[in-house]
Formats: sequence, C-alpha cells, structure tokens
Amino acid sequence: MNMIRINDMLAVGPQPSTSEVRSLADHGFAGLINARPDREEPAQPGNDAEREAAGHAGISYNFIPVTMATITEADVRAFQAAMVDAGGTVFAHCKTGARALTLHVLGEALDGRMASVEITDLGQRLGIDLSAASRWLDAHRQFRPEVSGFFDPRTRSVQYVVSDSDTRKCAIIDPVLDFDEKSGAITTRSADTILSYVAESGLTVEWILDTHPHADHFSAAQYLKEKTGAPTAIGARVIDVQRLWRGIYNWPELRIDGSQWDRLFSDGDTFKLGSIEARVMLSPGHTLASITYLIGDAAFVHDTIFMPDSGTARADFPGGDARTLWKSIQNILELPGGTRLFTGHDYQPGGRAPKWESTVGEQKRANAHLAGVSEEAFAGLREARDRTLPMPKLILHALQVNIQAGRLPEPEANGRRYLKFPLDALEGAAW
Ligand SMILES: N[C@@H](CCC(=O)N[C@@H](CS)C(=O)NCC(=O)O)C(=O)O
Ligand SMILES: [Fe+2]
Repeated sequence: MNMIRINDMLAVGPQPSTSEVRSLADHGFAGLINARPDREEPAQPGNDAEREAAGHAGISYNFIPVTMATITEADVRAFQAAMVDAGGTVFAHCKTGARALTLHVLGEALDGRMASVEITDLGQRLGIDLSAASRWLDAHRQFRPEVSGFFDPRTRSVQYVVSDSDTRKCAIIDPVLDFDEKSGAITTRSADTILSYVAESGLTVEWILDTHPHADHFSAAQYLKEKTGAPTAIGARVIDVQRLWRGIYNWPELRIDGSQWDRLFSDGDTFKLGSIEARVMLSPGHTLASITYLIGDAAFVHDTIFMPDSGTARADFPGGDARTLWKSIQNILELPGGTRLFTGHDYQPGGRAPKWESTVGEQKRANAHLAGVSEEAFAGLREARDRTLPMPKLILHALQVNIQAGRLPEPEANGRRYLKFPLDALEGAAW
C-alpha cells in the first residue's frame, strides 16, 4: 500500500481500496481516518464501505471529510481526537494524503509543537504540498489572539493580556491595582507581574482596556498607562456611571465627560489589536457601562457570564438591572458556538481551582443560571440571589478611583492621599 510514515503514530497516503483497509491491522495499524468527502471520484469506496472494511479489520474508523479551502479548527481537533481514539498507529488518507497531513500539521502548529517553517520543510521533504496549511495558520492567527489570564486570589479577578502573535502587539484587560483595606496600603505587584510577562514575551502594549468601572478592586489602568504610554479605554456609558457616583460621593468637581480615558467605546465600535480586528459590544446589566471586547474569536465578557458552574454576575449595584443583564448575555450567546469567552471573576465554587475560559457552546449547554432558563426565571433567580449578597467590601473605596480611570485621589498638603465615603448611601448592608 502506498503510504508515507510521518511518525510512530501516523502514516498518511492516498485513497486505499477496501481490501487494503481490511489489511491495515495486519500492517500494525490501530485506526483509519478518512478525510475525504464522498463522491469526489466515481471509483472511490466512500464512507460506508470504508467504515465497514475498518470494522472488519477490527480497527477504529473516523470520517472527517474536508476540502483544503474549508478546514476548520474543529476538523483539526477531530483529527487529534481520532488519533487518541485509535490508541495506536493510524493511517489517514484523502485523495493524495495532502489533506490528511494538513490536518495533522495544523494540530501540531496550534499546540505549539511545529512552527510554520517546519511545516514548509516537511512538505518539501515529503513532496506533499502543505502551502494551504501555512495560509490557514496565517489567517487563523489574525482571528485567534493568544490570551493569558492572571488570577488575583485576593479579589478573584482575572486580568488578561491578549496578543497578536504576528505583530507582538497586546492589550491588557482589567488590570488590578492591589489594595489592602485593613492597612490602606497600595502595591503594584499584580500590574508589575503583567508588565514582566509583557517584557519577557517581547510584546508591546497597544491598549489598556477596562470592561467596566469595577466595584471590588482598583483599576491599574492609570499606573500601566504611566509605565507603557499606551492609551486607556472603557465603555462610553461610563459617563452615566460617573454622574451616578458623583451624586453618591457628593463630588461636584468630578468631571463627568469620560475625559479621564483616552478613548470611550460605544456599541459596535471597532479597533485593531495588531492585525486582529476587535469589536465592542455594549453589555450593561452588571453596571450601566459594561462592555464586551470581542478580539478575533475571543470575547472578554467580564462580569456578565462566569464559568458555567458559577452562573452569572450580580445585577444589584447602583445602575444594575437583571433583565438588562439577561439581554446582554443573550447577545453574547448569539456569537458563534466556538467563540472563546474569558470571564472577569472566578469565585471557585466548591473550592475548585480557578478557571476563566469557556466557549459560547459550553455556556449554552451548561451555565447554571442560563441553560434551559427563561428571561422571567432568570430575573427572579438573579434578584433573589442578589438580595442575599452583601455589597463588595471595596465598593465605596473602588468606585471613586475607577470612575477616574484608576487615578488615586490627589495627595493633600501633607503628601498623603485620602478616600472619602458616604455613610448610609447604599442599600444591601449585611449585619
Ligand atoms: N465578596 C466579594 C464580592 C464581590 C462581588 O460582588 N463581585 C461581583 C462582581 S464585581 C459579582 O458579580 N459577584 C457575584 C457573586 O458574588 O455571586 C467582595 O466583597 O469583593
Ligand atoms: Fe464587576
């Protein structure tokens, strides 16, 4: 049989006959992958005949029909799963073997085991045209940013660095400025960890983004802007949040025009992260100003949806609303099923290790507050739960800093900075 051995686990080749499929086990194969759509040629045995012949030979069989122009990441992952499923050496074929090998090398590249140049070399060495794989990877990179999450155990916030591997440009999303409320001490440890990662990875910071004015921690946006020179941004409705909290803090001097940020994003606004297209979706409900950043296939949803076992964010802060949150979540769940969702907090239900990445598909299937739940039921559940939640311990500390883009209050004559709290201004006291 005509085949090319790629490694211990894989050989690829052109279309085998059904009798050749039957003999695969005798040649030491444990599985067959058919990557060829039916009816490409009249003489082709086709899926049913191959499945039957593989069954006869007692080897695993997987049908992953692809054309070079339409290979998706799901196809690549299915190919990897089929290799695991076989539990031994696999023969993968299409018409010539090129598509089968393309599926394999794309999986290797996605998992960081092969670089583009190694794919080209391999193709040349084997005389198989793998140029489609290189083109696929280029297009994929523009669609699929690298995302690193930095979990802050103190506030259980997740901060992100999202980067374009092509241009090495990155955005920092929702960075935390550390604050110890017991002593009033501030450090920049979390933000400095992010800066070290950025430097070690050879990245340039192009954006410092906040998804909303946080109620549980200080934003490190201003500190990072001073360190990197990159522009800061938040949702344009932050102006409404500023107006609301100017009243609560009795703070007439506060500018409520959003001018503390370099850019204010409205629903549907687009921008570039390196070569990757990014789009802003308005996602109010948790706060008036919440937005989702959709960067390639990665949506930074912050406090809308948490991990599926955690459900959703609360909607009872000033300006919050459960039904508005429901609508924002529905917009997010209308994104393609494979869209990666990166949440802003993980409260680690049951004490499990922190997690922050899911997909639209997983959330639709399994979110504890959403799967099989109507808007009515969600609003009831959310409002009932919110009545039981005490206010975040830093809400009064954090908002006065965060509605100023993470600027601390100006020092007084003695050089010290002071926060100011209203008494009896918020509901939700937990005695
Ligand atoms: N115990 C935390 C609560 C923080 C909190 O309320 N987090 C918001 C997001 S900013 C939330 O949605 N929490 C959901 C929940 O606690 O179930 C604190 O005091 O900081
Ligand atoms: Fe929040």
